Amino acid sequence: MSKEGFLSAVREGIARVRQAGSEVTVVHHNDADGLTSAAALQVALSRAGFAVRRVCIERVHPPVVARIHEQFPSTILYVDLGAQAAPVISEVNRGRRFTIILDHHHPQESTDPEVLNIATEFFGLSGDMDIAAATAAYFFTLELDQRNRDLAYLSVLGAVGDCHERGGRLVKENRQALIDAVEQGHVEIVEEADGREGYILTRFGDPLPMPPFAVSVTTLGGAGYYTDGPDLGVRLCLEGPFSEAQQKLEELRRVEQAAYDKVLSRLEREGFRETEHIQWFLVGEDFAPMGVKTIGEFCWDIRNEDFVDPEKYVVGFQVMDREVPGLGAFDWSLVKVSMRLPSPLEEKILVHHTMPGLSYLVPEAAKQTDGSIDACHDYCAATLIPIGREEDLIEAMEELVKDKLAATP
Ligand SMILES: [Mn+2]
Repeated sequence: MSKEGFLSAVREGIARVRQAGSEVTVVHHNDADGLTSAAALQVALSRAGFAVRRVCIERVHPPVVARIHEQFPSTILYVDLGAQAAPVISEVNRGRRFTIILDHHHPQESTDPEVLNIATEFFGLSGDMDIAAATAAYFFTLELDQRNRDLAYLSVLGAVGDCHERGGRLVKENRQALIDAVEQGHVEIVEEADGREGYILTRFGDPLPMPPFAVSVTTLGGAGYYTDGPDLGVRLCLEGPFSEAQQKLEELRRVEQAAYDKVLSRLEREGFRETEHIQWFLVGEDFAPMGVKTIGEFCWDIRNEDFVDPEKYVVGFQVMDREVPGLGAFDWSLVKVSMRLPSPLEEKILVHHTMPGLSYLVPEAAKQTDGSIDACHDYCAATLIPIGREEDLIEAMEELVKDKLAATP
């Protein structure tokens, strides 16, 4: 249970990748951590002579996994996602091709010997605190070739994107990558007055504060998901700011603002649909062509607004597109559900434990409504369910809340 254990699993993975052929498909998440991880792996694997393809996905959904394993006769490398879906990935792969999962989310064991799940948590490296996926990817690139040390700055960007600062600074494995980047003059650390650290990206000449740069990368991957944003995001990480990315960002910010304003004014006018403990709303396709990450960000933004009941769970539904860029069309009819908490309710859940958290409510309610189970936290959760089951999901959650409250004295 250590970094050494993690690195020896990485070395086993690399040896098996080399044996398996000369092509690798990197499947990655669309936020800053996922995009920086993919950028580092793309560069390092290309340097090592592999032909590399990237597939950026928003959710690990079984039909998506099935399509990936059918469509690409290559080694498959999942990064910043997949750890919890290891059983699904194993079931789909059935020994067909060598697959690595390199992730920092809570893992499940693989059930296919051809699927190697190198989740940091298996080795005692905390994916919530100490190691971003981008840092795990960086360690992987170093084991491929020590010359990949020039990619260290990508870890810092991914870790900042995932809000990994603890007490205002990056720690443990993330800090090792940070120090590598600082030693090469690619990142500068600034001591802030309040004891926190600020990180400045100097890799591309002009100093760029890291947090807004990471937000830009996430905007390209999330709001730009269906319009080639992830490609621009990876290029932005590798090349620094360029005009096409800047233009795209401006366009996406306009699209996002217009869609937010539309949904906001409707909510203020018409209010939420409500049960005793839940307030919920549908946005349908009003956030298209932005990715389904948008509904989660929107719920987070409004959770403490005046028109929101501070004692009720906030639940939003966004219709999921049938197209997955790079994989083609699917015949599903799905809605993404995002849940967030107003601060007073959050305090009851996290501090006083007088209300049930989302990690209790959501997996069970999703199971009852044919939803896919995904990583849930007590304060923030998401799932995919079939269109038409929205009210069923709300009712299931409401029942679970009532049962829980009835059972607690
Ligand atoms: Mn991550």
